[in-house]
Amino acid sequence: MPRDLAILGGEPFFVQPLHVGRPNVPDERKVMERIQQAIDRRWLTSFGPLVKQFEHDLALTAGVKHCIVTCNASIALQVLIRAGGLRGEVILPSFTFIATAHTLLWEGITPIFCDIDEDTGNIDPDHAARLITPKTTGIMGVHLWGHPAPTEQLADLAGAHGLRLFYDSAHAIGSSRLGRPVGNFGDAEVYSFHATKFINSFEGGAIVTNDDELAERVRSMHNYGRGEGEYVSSIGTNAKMTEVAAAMGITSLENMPYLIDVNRERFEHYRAGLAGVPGVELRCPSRENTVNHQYIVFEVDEAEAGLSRDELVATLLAENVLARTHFHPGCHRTEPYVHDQATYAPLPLPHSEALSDRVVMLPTGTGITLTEVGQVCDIIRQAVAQAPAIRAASLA
Ligand code: T4K
Repeated sequence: MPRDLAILGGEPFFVQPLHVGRPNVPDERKVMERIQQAIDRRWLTSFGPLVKQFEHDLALTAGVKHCIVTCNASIALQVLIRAGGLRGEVILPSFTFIATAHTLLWEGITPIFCDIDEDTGNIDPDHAARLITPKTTGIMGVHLWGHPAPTEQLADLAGAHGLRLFYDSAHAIGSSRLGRPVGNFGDAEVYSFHATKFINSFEGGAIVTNDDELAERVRSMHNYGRGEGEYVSSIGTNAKMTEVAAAMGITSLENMPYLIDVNRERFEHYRAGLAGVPGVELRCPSRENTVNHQYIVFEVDEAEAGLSRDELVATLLAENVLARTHFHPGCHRTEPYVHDQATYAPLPLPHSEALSDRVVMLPTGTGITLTEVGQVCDIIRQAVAQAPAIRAASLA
């Protein structure tokens, strides 16, 4: 006899909530040791040895010449946008976290929202080509959910029009495309190490690039326009990372191969557990890409499942599975863009809107056991089997 689903009056299956984004904490002893060393040497921020080591380790991981770490990825994007000379209009996918758009607008640039390829969730280069105007200065690609964007077509497009090509790679450290690691594409890329990212430094970000001049400008601007010295050469801000954050970041990065294995194992478990559930399809990497699997995303086909994405999410929430719908509804349907002629007028974006209405993100990483993954899949299976009752309950 199956238990009653919580949405139909039963008790929630999980007593403690299962979060999307529960932090992976690496070897705590090592983190604390490194923090203690920073305290002992009284060097807490501003180009300390841990920050330098984290930059070195990240550059090595990405296979690039330069890495500048920052206090978060949003400020890293802002510094890069300014240092890279972007202005006017910049093309980006709408189907991304709001920070990709906000950082452009914050820097006085009009974000021009582009549609996506629904199969990959990533920017559609053909649509991007149609959005180029005399005001366009760059493209901000996004490796959505850690799945690398079509970097070859975007490089061709940017090259043909003399545009800057940057990537918001907040989700994608450890992923690669055609054997080339993310961090290595375009003119520069930006990682995020927010606590919810599978490699974290509490808060943090990094700009990685092979461009010597750009790296120098970024390094200068992220420390009040002074680089590591006293001489002020440009406008700047304070985007520096602390030694405490770097201690966590270094230790987290050392753990990356293990964490990718953990993520992959959970992905495979979800794949097996959701196989054959009508109207439910787990999103998988495309052939060109190797991914870090830090996000588990599935799609709901309402006609086949008999219940909508939102009804299924409500069912999961009632069971204490705190599923998310990243990135619904898409930046272009979000304030302030939705009410701005400059960013909304040439829309809608049918593929972005369709996909954003279908996706659900599930917990993964070290915050969930394989047994729990199986139990989450059972809840989804049961929900689809009892779709008419759930629909009736949500209409009541
Ligand atoms: N570009 C893209 C494509 C991005 O996805 C992001 C950020 C950025 C740029 C900007 O990067 P940062 O400036 O943040 O470095 C989160 C994160 O704040 C954000 O980093 C992330 N993307 C975005 C997708 O999600 P929230 O508001 O959902 O996160 P938050 O902090 O409420 O946490 C979500 C859940 O995780 C909580 O309900 C519980 C759990 N959690 C969270 C934290 C912080 C924990 O269990 N422990 C924790 O310490 O935005």
